[in-house]
Amino acid sequence: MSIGQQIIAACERLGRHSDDPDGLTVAYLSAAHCAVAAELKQAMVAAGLAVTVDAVGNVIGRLACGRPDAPTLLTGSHFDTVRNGGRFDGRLGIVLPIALARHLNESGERLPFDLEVAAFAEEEGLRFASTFLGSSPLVGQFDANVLECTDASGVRMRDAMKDAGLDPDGIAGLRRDPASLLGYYEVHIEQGPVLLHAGEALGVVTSIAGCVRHCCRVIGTAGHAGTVPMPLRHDAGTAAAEMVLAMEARCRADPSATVVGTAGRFEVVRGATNVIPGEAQFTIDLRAAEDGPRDRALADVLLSCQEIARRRGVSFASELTMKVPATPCTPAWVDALAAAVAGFGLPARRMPSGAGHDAMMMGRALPMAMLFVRCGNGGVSHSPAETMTAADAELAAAATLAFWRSLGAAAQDAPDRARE
Ligand code: HGY
Ligand code: MN
Ligand code: MN
Repeated sequence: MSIGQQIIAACERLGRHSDDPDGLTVAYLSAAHCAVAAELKQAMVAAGLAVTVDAVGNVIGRLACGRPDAPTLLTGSHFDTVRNGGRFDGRLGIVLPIALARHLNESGERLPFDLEVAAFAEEEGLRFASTFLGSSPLVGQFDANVLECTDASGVRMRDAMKDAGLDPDGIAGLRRDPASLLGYYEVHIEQGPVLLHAGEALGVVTSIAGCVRHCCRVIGTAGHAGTVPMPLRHDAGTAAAEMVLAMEARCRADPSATVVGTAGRFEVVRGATNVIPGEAQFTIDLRAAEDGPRDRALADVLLSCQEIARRRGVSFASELTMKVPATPCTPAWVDALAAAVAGFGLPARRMPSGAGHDAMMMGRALPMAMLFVRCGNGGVSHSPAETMTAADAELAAAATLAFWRSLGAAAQDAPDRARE
């Protein structure tokens, strides 16, 4: 089996574990999540990696190069998913370096740095509103307040971690000394149509769009669907709907033409067909290539929501649940990765990422680069229709190994840096 076929097969195998009988859903610390973690641990051991599971549930495999004081290159991605997600989102960035580590061990090749493959336990924010629970501790960005967050069943994150045998109080100690690290590298399916439409297998990411998320709550007056005349209503559902449409209109009209807005969750609380909604909740996810246009759009959207609430006689409140700045990839690493891709006669297209990734968290403290792999089926992702090919996985693995080898020269200097 080629390395590309191994990678696809590994993602398909991991995709068997799901919280839902129909569709791929793996929420942080669910039974399916624990099964995937166990399978990743096995795969890392089989590839010759020394494996540890850390306080937040990351599964980390280490391949030492045998040189004392050698720096470490961190690579990886997340293994949790969105609801009804795709088999390659996150997982590709874990199983590809595992396959390469196996190849390095079998061939006897040693890179001039230690390699750590990080299977991050959580990035999507599906179970608890917070995100990047796996990568944020490694760069000292974990906010301990999120341990008090509760999921839809009222289970506190702290308790869910303890029930899973993890150590919430040990998370603060996961922070890595940047001086010991060469940097962070992530391979990810593009999750969009650009490479597919260009007929190209690989893309080199230049920057990752920043993201801000709010949970919004509209309180109106519940009532009988048949007896309250329209002019006397304070319908929380229609008010929320108007707010979401106002968000959409503001994003469409943004002069930068790069702001995107999504209300991914929208629900009437305790709704019933014959009851005027008394409460509605929805989420806002706004992104842009740069933070300025995004933040201006958010301010306008929240003002519009307040104005709509006043006019309709309902109340509006929102809570910030995520704010991550747009993160540029490290220019020297982007150049080196592009050269590695071009070495295979490929165009090495440089492109921004509209999706968020662990790399944007790791890039806040470390040199960082990302490789995109073509996404089939029109580029659809966060969907069971997400797909990619073994041939493209093969090219991504080859370009990754070439990039790692090219980092060798930098690593030769790094031991001096590590001792500084
Ligand atoms: O939302 C995102 O962009 C990522 O999939 N978590
Ligand atoms: Mn995702
Ligand atoms: Mn992802």
